[in-house]
Amino acid sequence: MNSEQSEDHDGRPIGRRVFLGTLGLGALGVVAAPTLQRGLEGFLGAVAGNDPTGLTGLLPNGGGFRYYSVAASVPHKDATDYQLKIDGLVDHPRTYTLADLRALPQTRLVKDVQCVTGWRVPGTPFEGVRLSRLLDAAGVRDTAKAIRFTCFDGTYSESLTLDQARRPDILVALRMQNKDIGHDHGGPVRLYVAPMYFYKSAKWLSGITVTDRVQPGYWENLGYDVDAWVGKSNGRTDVPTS
Ligand SMILES: Nc1nc2c(c(=O)[nH]1)N[C@H]1C(S)=C(S)[C@@H](COP(=O)(O)O)O[C@H]1N2
Ligand SMILES: [Mo]
Repeated sequence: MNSEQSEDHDGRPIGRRVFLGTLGLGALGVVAAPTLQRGLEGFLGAVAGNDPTGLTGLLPNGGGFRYYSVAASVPHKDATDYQLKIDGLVDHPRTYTLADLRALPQTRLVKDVQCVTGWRVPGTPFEGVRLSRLLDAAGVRDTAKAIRFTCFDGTYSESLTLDQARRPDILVALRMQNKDIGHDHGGPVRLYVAPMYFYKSAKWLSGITVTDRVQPGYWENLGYDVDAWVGKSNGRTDVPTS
């Protein structure tokens, strides 16, 4: 059992450990970074009488987003020290700087963000480099089947099959809501997996490793679906945006 799992209790997905970051503390300033066993959404649900849509005004970041981090603190990175490493089953492993990523063709997608806990943010623009482009540049080997994503928070991870990763609606995102991605939203670079629940969109992305099998990510080890299609996974019936 790895450290991600060992800290958790009975493995039920509801047992999310979420630390409130500075972002969420405006109207909720009485709460000083607690560990919430029922999760941020449970806590906020109690505050707002279980009306997730009524919460937007409570959060200073606005726009309906909730701040999530499974790590208690995350280092800040910017153009001076950010690095994204692509390795594993590839012919040309490479480390990209932020300038390298900005110099590549950018794709813009505008879709609804859907969290598996229910909250949804309509029409959210993301911009960045298609993951498929980076994979093509790396020269994925024939034995490859999947991708493992790692993060510079030191804890979070995610996964996709190689077929999923080659979809045109999956980005290594540099911008969100028409701004460079700020620290709290996983900047300077996060993954954006448009057709799946937002837990697939790993924040603070630092590693893309091509592997021979899917290694379930952080929440997937705790019971969430690995194939996290909006409306077709996790027992949910949300309607995906086209
Ligand atoms: N590194 C990292 N990425 C993460 C998470 C996290 O805790 N750590 N939480 C995931 C979940 S469950 C959601 S809903 C979104 C939240 O993104 P936001 O904080 O920008 O709203 O990030 C996803 N990516
Ligand atoms: Mo989420």
